[in-house]
Amino acid sequence: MNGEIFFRDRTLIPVWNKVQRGERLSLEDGRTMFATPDILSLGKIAYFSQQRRSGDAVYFVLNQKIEPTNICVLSCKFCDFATKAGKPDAYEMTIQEILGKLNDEIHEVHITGGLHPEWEWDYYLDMLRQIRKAYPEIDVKAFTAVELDFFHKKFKISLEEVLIQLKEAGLRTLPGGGAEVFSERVRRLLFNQKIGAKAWLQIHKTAHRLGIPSNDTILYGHIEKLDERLEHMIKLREAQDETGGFLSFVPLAFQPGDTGIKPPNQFTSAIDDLKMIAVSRLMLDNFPHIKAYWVMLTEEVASVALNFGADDMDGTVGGERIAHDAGAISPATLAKEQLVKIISDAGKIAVERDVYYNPLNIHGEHVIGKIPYLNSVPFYAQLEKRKFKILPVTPRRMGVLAQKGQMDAGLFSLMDYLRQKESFDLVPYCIATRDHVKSVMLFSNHGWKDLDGKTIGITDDTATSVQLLNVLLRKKYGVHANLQRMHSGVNDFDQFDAVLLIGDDALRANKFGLTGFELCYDLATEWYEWKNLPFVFAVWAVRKKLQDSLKAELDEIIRLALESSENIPEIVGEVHGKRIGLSTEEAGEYLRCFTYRLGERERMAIETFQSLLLAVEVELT
Ligand code: V47
Repeated sequence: MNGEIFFRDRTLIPVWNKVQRGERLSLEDGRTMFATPDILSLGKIAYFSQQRRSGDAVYFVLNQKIEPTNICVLSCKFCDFATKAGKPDAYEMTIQEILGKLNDEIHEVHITGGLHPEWEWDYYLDMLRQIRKAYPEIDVKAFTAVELDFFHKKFKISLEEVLIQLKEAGLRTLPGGGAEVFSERVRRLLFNQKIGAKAWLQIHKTAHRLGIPSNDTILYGHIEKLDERLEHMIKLREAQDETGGFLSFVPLAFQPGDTGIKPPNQFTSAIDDLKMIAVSRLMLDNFPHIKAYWVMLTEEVASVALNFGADDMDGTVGGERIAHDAGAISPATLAKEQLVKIISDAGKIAVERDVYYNPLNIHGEHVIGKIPYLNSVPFYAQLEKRKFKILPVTPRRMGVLAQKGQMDAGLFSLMDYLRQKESFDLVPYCIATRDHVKSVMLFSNHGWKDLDGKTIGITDDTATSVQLLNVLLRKKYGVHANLQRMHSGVNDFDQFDAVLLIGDDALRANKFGLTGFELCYDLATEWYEWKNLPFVFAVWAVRKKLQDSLKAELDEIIRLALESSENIPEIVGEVHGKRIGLSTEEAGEYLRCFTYRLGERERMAIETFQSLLLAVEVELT
């Protein structure tokens, strides 16, 4: 997309202008989008917004759905799945039966079910513990806010305690179910025994605070009004501003089955589904991912949705019943090869992921890794004109993919380049700083010397900054701390004496502070004051065996991108800075910290760092 859309409906132009400038859309903008007959232009705007966030990536996970029981104390009108004990279709699964549905191929299990009137609390904890024991590689995404609220009331345990105990037993994330539509009117009519928006959001925010990220859904295409869909999105956007803990938004198209609810056209139309995906992408500007849940949408609509703002296809989804009991016409499961084909046919990179959206394997050719931080934006200005596909990926994960031979080029973390020098050639561009970086920060409650024996939480993203931190601790200050890797997404920082953050998270925390920590150290300043040298955090490198013509093209793209953006950091920073809460001037000032060309001093700095590393390099998985 090169910024040109030929609008049939000109009322969309102000929306397009706002999206290009990175401005937040209003309820009125949402109404304009739902009202437009110009579905293709709407799709292009959403595609642009998705591309800016997730490049050419479309994610999926090898997953299994488990609904341990359909016996439920509630009787929601839209649900064809739930039943009562003693009915012929009622079922209950033992933990052994649940384990029997899993295998070593699967990476995520998604567990939700009826609110069983008799099961004990220990049964749920045991279920998670045994899954973790039998399959430590499987991420557990389990229990909707409705189930969690039920546990809290039935077992008389505080909500926090419910979440803490489940997390200890192996819970990684919460699914987004049970949100339905955040409208009191609809709740009273369709699910009046269930929790409403306030309680649902409170439970998710509590989970985020405890280091459990989550998803959100919306059930649409029944009796809800378009404004109620938009109000749902705005409430979520506000919650995400507060916690940053939502990973994805999942619009669920209503399947009428035998529910007794009769929408005008029975199933939602493909146009309504695509509009819903596009509007969600555009309204939820702070949500990382929008899911095209093929189970409800059908494969065909889900694959078109990849060009309307969606960047996630959920997964293989073995064992789903909620939608199929209500008459969903999609297949019962999709093979991995089929998902990869759908995504590749849409011209995208199929990215097999874990529950936190870390890429595990990628399926695509000529993939370039893009560090998704403000400081690397200047490199990517020309990448629309390219033979390469772009995968936004954190520095450490990029290194892992390169090791597997799945990444052809990228702005690699310095450590990953040094470890894989035999397979990669340097391209003479880098991310280096002179005396401060602002986005590689240690937040602490102790001075450097007092960190001896203390526990420091390390962001999952880093490969190089963690080594710089260790060199500073050991060689500059002579202290030995216990470095502990955190997981992606939100974390509970309270358990650490200090935390190392990098990239936009660090930049944001540098500006607004990080609750619970009084001190804040810039690692580049620490290095510069010690060695009087810049620090090189990342370098461009390209796989040796790539064709020369592609190598030359990459070199040219980077050169042109830098020429077009280097002298105007304010303009580059304007759109991207907003995302982090920086003014245009602050973003410009930040970008001026960096040197993007690998010169003599930068090479010298790398050598100095390497020699210091020799004795103290840490192994952190
Ligand atoms: O909350 C119930 C919905 C949800 C019907 O978090 C129905 O990644 C359509 O939450 N027609 C459960 N929908 C499914 C869910 C989900 C699915 C995929 C991914 C994720 C995620 C979460 O299913 C319920 C309810 O809103 N539902 N009945 C029906 N007749």
